[in-house]
Amino acid sequence: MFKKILIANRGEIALRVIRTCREMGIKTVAIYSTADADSLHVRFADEAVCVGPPASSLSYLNIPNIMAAVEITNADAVHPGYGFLAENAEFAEICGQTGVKFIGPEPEHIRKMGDKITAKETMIKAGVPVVPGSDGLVKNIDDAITIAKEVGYPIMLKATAGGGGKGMRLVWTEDELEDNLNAAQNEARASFGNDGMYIEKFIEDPRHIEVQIAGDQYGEVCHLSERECSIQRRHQKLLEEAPSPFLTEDLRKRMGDSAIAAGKAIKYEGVGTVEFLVDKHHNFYFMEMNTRIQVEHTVTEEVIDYDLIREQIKIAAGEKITGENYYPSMHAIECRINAEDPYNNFRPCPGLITSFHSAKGHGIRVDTHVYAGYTISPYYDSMIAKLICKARTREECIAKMRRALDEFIVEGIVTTVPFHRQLMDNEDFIKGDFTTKFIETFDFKEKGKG
Ligand code: MV4
Repeated sequence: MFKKILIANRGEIALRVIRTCREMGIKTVAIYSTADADSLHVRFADEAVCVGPPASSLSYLNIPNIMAAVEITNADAVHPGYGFLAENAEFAEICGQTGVKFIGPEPEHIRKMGDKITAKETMIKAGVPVVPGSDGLVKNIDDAITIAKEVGYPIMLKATAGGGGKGMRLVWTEDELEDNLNAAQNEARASFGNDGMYIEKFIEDPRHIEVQIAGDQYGEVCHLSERECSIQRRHQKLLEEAPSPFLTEDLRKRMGDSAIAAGKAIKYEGVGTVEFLVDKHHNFYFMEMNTRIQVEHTVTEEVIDYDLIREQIKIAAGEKITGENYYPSMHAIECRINAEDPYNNFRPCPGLITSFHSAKGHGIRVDTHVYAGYTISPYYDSMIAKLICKARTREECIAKMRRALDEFIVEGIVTTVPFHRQLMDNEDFIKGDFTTKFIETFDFKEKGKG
């Protein structure tokens, strides 16, 4: 087992990793920017190294400085958390070359799943259902016209280097195709330095449902059930839950089998997520694979009663998994509490938290790095806490979340708490009747109802 892990991240996920390391008897090293000197992850780690100024590009993304911190502290492994360097194949490679274990998959897995056409081709070979579309890259506009005609409008143009919605365009008719192809290519070139595009049939009003998997160094892969992630705004998830209220036992089994096939096809090592689009006819299609621990891993942890960070560390240290799949016996919901104004287009609201009282009591978990007196920096993402409720049924879980949101007090800054409270009274949400379009049509004017 590792003796000392450097956590190449900040905020709640850095704390989350430190906690598990403590329980496992592993020493921890925090890294921090000058803006984070007062952060809890710095205080709770055994050692801390400043890696640069506030801008992420100069600190949390500064590979030479982070590798220097690894060297001076003699850490034998690096946990990347999510975001920042978590899906950076070069960073994983440099760790490997330096003899420090990157807690995550091999660089080859990150690269393969990071290139969306390669990922899709890999899934086709593994027998995982994918959205009908072009066979690889679109060569030029004439090629695009031919393929789009075959696939049938509406179609989506997607960047092979993309993901999370960047470089993506919905096209309804042939006359709109050329302009959209040019615009998407320009956006992809500017964002990723790669303008390769592919075409897919547009799946109308889908749900976003993802399956958590784990694979060990010996080729064994299991799944740890699914998460419903359809409540999103501009590709930022706002709420996640497990299990998905939409899945039947049969569909759950088939999606689980597909996720395992996906993992086995690439001999995936570590914990990962296979994202699917699910249409109203219960057809499911591979969308993307995330090769990191995700923000919403907590809902899975709650429903299957399992520490996924511990699992990640054990797999990286070479331990075997049993290969048994997990099926939840509980329901869990996570509300992301962000320093944003939900009634003002989710405008970020950084600043000083003057008062902070988190919800408490039976079935409640709060993962956060903030406290009264903490200042939310404008440099990093605006998530300040994850409020997770667990109960035996979805109905009880929603009731518990209502109660928890009522007693969650944050003063000094504006947060998304009132939005979540309003959501808990929404009829369609309560029925489990929603798709990825839900937030677009959500009536924010009903404010103050709760
Ligand atoms: C799609 C789609 C419909 N049809 N692909 C959005 C992010 C990126 N990962 C893929 N996305 C989508 N791909 C086809 N062929 C609709 C979306 C999409 C979406 C997917 C999941 C969650 C929220 C979404 C919001 C808008 C569009």
